[in-house]
Amino acid sequence: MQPQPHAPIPELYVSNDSAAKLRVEAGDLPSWDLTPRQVCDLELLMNGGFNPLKGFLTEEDYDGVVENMRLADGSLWPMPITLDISEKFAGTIEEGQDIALRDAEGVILAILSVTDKWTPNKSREAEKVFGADDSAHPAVNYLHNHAGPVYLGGPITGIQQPVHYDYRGRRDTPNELRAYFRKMGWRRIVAFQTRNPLHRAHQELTFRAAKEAQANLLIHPIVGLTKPGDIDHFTRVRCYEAVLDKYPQATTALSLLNLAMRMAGPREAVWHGLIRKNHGCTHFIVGRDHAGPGKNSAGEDFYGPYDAQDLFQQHQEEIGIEMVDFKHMVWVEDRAEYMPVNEVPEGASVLNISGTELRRRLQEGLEIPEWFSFPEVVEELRRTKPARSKQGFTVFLTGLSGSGKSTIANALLVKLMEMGGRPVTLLDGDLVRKNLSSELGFSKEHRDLNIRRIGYVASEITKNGGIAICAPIAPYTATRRAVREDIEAFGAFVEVHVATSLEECERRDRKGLYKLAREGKIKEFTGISDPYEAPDHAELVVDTEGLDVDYCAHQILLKLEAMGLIAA
Ligand code: PPS
Repeated sequence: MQPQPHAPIPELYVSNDSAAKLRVEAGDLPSWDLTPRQVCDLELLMNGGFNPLKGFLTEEDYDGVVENMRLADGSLWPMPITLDISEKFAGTIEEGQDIALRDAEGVILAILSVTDKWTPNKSREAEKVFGADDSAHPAVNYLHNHAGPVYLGGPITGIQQPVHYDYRGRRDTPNELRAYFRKMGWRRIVAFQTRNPLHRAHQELTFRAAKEAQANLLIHPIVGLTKPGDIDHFTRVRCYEAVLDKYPQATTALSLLNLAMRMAGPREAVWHGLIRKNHGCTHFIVGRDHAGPGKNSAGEDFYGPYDAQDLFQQHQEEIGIEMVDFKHMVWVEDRAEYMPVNEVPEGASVLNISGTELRRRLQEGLEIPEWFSFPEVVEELRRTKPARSKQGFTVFLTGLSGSGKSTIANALLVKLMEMGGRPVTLLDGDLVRKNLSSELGFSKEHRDLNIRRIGYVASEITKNGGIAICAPIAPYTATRRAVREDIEAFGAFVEVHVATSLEECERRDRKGLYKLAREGKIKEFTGISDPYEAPDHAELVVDTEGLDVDYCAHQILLKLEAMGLIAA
């Protein structure tokens, strides 16, 4: 007998009756509050999206996955799906114990039966899985600066799906999609993975890919976590819905995938293929630089442009899904149509707008032609990303105590208020310490907490169209970077290094603190008995030695103008 196409795959949920009982019992267990990334992973573990995984990886599975993309039983699995926890929580947990896994609101989603607890070698994980131990890679940065130091592994008992309030009708579990394909009689389905809005070239290439594979098309965008700085999924889904109308009726479906991407290029492509196979797809489009993380800290690409396609092809049979080449489409002006770049007649004039150019046009409120994108998509993007001169932004001054940050920040505040147009808030170091962080000291942990709080407030101000001026010491690169990521989700982050030298700050010693620090009467004093990591890539460096405050504030205004943040 022929196997039934799209037969259901195993899930890790218990029945409704058992779930109710388990939920009560789990109330007494030690519990772990899942991070946003862990919630995404758990959802796909429980609903079979990560089949054959039955829980968070054990140490043996983890070692195999890191080393050669294989679980201990030999199955192909390229991505470590691990439950990272804090040292403190790890100290309270023994192997053999059950723990409750809760979402951000405290709802118990699952029980983890802990079989393994270990401290991973993160540098090895970074090298093997992401290709380099370089924090310019978003997942390596996450690994070292966000993920906890200890991993727990073991099987999961699923109690309930994470709750989503947005786009409920567009979210499907693997089995829901399989059932849909069965109902519609779709046997061949080509999946398109995306974390960006679809423009006309994407619509053309996906339509062609489906036609060539004689398959139906599943647009399967990521709405979990993507690359920091990407367009938010709310906007993107409105864009996808607009594009869905452009395909012939009943050939194409749109479904949202709550995956937390790692941007791991080749390994990620294999992982995406396995996930799509679990969702009932038979074909998968893989393009140039699939799930690429951008440049490394030496300014080079992390992966070769076709590494993802090569690795996918090597494992295609085992993944159980056929790779479809992503054709690079260009607009052929003379023929007023899109064509794959390799089929363009010689001498024909072709047009293309790169991602960078599109962002520039959006930022500056310039024209985006209809051959490039659908008017509905452009309108959505403009609603979310108005021209830069109308968006909120943050100016983040960092430098030693007494370097002149507060004085410059105050001058800048007044100048921006004089210009008008947007509300301006000053989050000065001393002011924040008084109103937001009065209980904190100057240990690394407390300084980080202080800066993250400032970043949080500034990101809210930026999101709501205002200007935030921050002026803390902020001595740690990784923390400044985390704040940058929080803010760049909503608007520009302009880092200004007030680079007045330690000698000059100490000579001025306006508050008399350097003297006390030298005498050992103030501990952990930045520059004297505590580190200051100067920024390498600040948008602007100002030095107050020999320059007056007014001039420094003016330099910042000029920078803001050059970045298009204030209208000339
Ligand atoms: S941090 O590292 O960003 O959290 O520091 P910040 O919130 O900007 O606070 C710095 C101000 O606190 C005073 N102060 C100290 N600074 C550095 N190290 C130690 N140990 C310390 N103790 C007190 C100091 O006046 C700083 O103010 P500014 O305006 O920078 O001179």
